[in-house]
Amino acid sequence: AAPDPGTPVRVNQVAYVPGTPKQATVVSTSTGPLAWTLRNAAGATVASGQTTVRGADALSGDGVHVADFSAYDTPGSGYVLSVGGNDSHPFDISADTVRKLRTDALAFFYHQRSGTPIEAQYVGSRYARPAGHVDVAPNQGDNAVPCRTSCGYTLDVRGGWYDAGDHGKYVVNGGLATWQLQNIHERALHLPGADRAALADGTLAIPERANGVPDVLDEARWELEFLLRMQVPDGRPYAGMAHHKIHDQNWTGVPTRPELDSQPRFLAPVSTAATLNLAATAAQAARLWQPYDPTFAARALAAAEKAYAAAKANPNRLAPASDTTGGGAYEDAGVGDEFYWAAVELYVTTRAAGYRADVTGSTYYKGVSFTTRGYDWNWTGGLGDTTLALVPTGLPAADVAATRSAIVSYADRLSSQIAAQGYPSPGAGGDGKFYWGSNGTVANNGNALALAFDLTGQQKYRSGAYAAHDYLLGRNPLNQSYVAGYGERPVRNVHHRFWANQADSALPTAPPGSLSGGPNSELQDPVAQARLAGCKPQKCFVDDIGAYSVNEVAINWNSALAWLANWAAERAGA
Ligand code: 9MR
Repeated sequence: AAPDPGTPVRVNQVAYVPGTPKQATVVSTSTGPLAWTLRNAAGATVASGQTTVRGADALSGDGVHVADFSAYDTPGSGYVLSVGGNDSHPFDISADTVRKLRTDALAFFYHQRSGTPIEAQYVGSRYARPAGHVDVAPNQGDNAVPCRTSCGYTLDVRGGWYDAGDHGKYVVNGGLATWQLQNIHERALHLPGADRAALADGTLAIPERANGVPDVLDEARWELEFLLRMQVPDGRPYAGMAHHKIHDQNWTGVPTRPELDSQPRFLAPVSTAATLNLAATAAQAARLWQPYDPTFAARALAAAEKAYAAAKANPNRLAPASDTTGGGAYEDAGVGDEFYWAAVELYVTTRAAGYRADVTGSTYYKGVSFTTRGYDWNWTGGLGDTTLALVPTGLPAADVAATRSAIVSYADRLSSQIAAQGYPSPGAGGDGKFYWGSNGTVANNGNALALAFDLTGQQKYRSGAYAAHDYLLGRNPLNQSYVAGYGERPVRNVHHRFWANQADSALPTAPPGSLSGGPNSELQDPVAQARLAGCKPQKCFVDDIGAYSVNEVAINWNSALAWLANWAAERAGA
């Protein structure tokens, strides 16, 4: 039987942000409204009202009511919402925790760094570990990695972030995560009133915290340097292309500390998608690093231009879905969206006519990919659209307006979708299913809603973005905070080879701010299959270290959470 999710009064277990809508979902089959009361930490009733009956909710299978206590807006901690004798978990009304989440969600990336010791002075002794994959036995090291199918050279691909609970490093997924961190910085440069100081130098606990560069850019550069190393050198076949990924020959067990991984590691063949991820993110980096390190900016731009040209010469080197031994596939059967994204980033940085023609001539131009879905590692046109919506480019004003309005139309679709959901989870469940990484989907769609608010100032989009945030922090049918270390019922057993306390008590659990992948109705691992058969989509989740298709962590999900938390902290009280 499914575990008891506890109290039927489901709230954001951490904090509702002052000035935002505050709603709870209440499980009840009562056909009439129920009375709710809000009590403060001293036990005094500070607000009361009646629920709205919503009836049977398809995604959860629950009969639900909604309690709306938005009108109460006094900051404090230890609030409890009570309905029919049932108390919610306690929560705050405060912007403090979302500010903390902004930096914790970004700290995830330092923890995931490969090729460098993770130092106690930044993370505490429990999370410190020696450098992984630097050619110290038993590691074979990422110093001189050969191709899996011989190519006549090796590459030094040390560094970067481990993708997830595994030790693979994948250019496609690294590209999205790098772009999102860089976009946190770039959004603040261009949006009037945005908080530029939020992630400035000295805000994150990382070795680069006193180098005069915004810390969010420093963290992104750790991955970008790795992406650059994945490019095929001049004089070799496919020069300028990027290898799709580098990972172990075979999957290792849980736990395996990074520095104790003894598997041989190989470069997968080049792919057009990886090459365009490199082109896009390096071009984006080039303009952002110009004020801080022009030499690096020039190196990044040169690599981006070379990659783009190589992708055009090899437009159809597609990574196959079958390549899943020892690492994930990150397959992609169509790269028109990646071509568009890379052309946008190159055009915005260079203003060159050739890239401009590729942007305006693309079938993805003017927000077309948002008519399908938001963005993810496989569907990247929306990243280009987001850049064009934010950064002045000299493109026709009508085209920029069309791009922005495509984003806003997408946010409208999300808004009507969540209005019909008992537990609003923007973008997840739109087709009745939840897919691998649904919490990343929710966070990314929260970003799209947030951007629609940035562009229009309309409160309904702001409300939707905070609803995504509330869902991830406990307002869901499992009463589960999907963010480690946050809320009364946080995930404690995420799938990870180092944060594997359940497998080895000497190891830590996931650090605060790590986002679990979340419900996946496709049940794609043995634990999920054994424990979740017949689950309703939004309940297809179990906090078990073996359940990698529902409870892994990954850089692309945490980059989406970091973007959302940064926005939510900035927009508190707006
Ligand atoms: O996030 C990826 C998801 O969209 C795919 O459906 C899934 C299966 O291919 O892979 C996910 O990514 C995993 C990657 O392949 C390997 N590292 C862990 C990633 C998160 O589970």
